[in-house]
Amino acid sequence: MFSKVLVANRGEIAVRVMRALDELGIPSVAVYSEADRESQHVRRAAEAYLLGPGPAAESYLNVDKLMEVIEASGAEAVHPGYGFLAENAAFAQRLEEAGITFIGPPASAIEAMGSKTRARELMKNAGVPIVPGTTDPVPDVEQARKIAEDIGYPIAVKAAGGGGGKGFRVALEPDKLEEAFEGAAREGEKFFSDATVYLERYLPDPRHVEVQVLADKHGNVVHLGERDCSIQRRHQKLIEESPAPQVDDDLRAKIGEIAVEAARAVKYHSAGTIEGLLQDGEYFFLEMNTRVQVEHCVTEETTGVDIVREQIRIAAGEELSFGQADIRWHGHAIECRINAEEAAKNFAPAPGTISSYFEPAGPGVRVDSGVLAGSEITPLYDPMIAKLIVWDADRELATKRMLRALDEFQIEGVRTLIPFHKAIMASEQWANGETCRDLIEDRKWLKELAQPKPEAPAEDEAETVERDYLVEVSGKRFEVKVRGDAVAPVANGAGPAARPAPRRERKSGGGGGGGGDTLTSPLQGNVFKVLVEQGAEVEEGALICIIEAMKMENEITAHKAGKVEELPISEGAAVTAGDTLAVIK
Ligand code: MV4
Repeated sequence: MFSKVLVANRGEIAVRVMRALDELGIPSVAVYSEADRESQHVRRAAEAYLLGPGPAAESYLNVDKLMEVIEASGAEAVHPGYGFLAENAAFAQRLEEAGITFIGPPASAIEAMGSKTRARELMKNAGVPIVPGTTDPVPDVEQARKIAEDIGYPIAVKAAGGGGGKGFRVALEPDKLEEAFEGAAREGEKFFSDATVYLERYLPDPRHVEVQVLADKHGNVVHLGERDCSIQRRHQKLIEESPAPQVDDDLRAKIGEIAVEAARAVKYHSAGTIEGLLQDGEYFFLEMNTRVQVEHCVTEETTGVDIVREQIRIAAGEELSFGQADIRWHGHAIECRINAEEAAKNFAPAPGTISSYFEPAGPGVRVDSGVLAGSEITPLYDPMIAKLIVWDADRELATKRMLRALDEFQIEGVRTLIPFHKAIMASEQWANGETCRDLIEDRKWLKELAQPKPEAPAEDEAETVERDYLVEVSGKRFEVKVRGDAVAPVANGAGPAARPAPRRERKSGGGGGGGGDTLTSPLQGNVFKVLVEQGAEVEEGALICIIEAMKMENEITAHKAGKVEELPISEGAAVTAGDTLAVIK
């Protein structure tokens, strides 16, 4: 087993991996950006190294710096979590060349599955059912027209470098094909530097069903059953559950075998997920995620298998300690992603400082999070601050338990998706096992979920004579205790004793406006689209512009009804948090 493992990630998944390492008796090494000095993942690691400034490109994605830190720390292996470098074949390759173990699949499998056309070709040849369509890239619209006639409309046009819905367009009829083709190609070029697209038959009302697999380096492959992740908004999953409402034991065995075949076809090892669409009892391969996923927890709850621990054991060369016949499924698990977002305002990011924080507990409740009271939610990273997972004997009981746990979950200072999840869990659609797509798109329904403006954190009160300080020596983090006379309070003490940061004026989040008539940007990014003109009359909640940040499109909506008097933005322009986007009077 490894003597030391570096976790190349942040937030809840870094904490999750460190928990597994702790149980295995392996010291963990954290890495962090300047924005994450006070973060939970840094505090709980045995040692921690600074990577660089807040933006991910200068810290969590900085491979040269990471390689330096890996060497300095003496770590023998790296766990990448999800996101950042988790599906970067070049990084996996570089680790291998440096003699460091990547806790994940072989670089060749990441690469094979990274190209969606290549993945489709491989899967087809392995006898895995794929959504009907092309396995070769489609060079131009003319070719696309011919192929589309054969497949039949509606047609899905997808970017080959894509995945998770990026570069995904639908053409309902031949007239719309050109627009869909160019849109998918443009997005593919923008996000993956690859304008290659392919075509699929568009399935009208599928379920997103994915299968968890585990494969070791000795040729053993098992599946841990499926998860239903159909509740998504703009291809971002919001709620996941296992088992899937539409999957019975026979279908589970069938799609499980499909997933095992898919993993074998790319000589996979580690944990992985086969994503697919389920339509009228028929299962089609979509893509493979070659990482541990956000929603792996619901599978852990129903099978009792610690997926992250297995990943680490597999990477160390150990054999799976169980076979397919040993896997038993119990009860029902549901996961709600607790994002710092405001559902009532088009799911706009809602950054800020958590002023008070209380997690639910009790039977069947699990919270995976990376925050505490005092944590700052920065617009630099993923808005997911915690995952709430519940388990109970069946779906109905698990739903009641989720509602109870959501009620217990108290987060103040930032707006979150808790009210949204409560409303979904209480809905008839959820009870019926529907995808709730209409609810998520329903502006009126969402508007009912508006939350009051968060209160600013309380002022610092009593002075202390003992204080924890954080020092960095040559980029390595140490915590020191300083005793002495009380001095003027520091902005942020290190260590678990740190109190919330003193009151600070916060830029309002989520396109919520800067107060009065001014609509300010809640985040830093580039103006992708402007959807109104100066002088236009707008309703409250109307789409004003789309700001692209960290490859995500953020819809900014009017904070009030009125006339757009000023509109000092243009497409392509850079904006920072607090910039005026529009003045509405
Ligand atoms: C599809 C589809 C229909 N037909 N592909 C791709 C990424 C993932 N986020 C969902 N994706 C879809 N791919 C074809 N050929 C519909 C979706 C889809 C979806 C599927 C199931 C449940 C919810 C969904 C929400 C959006 C898109």
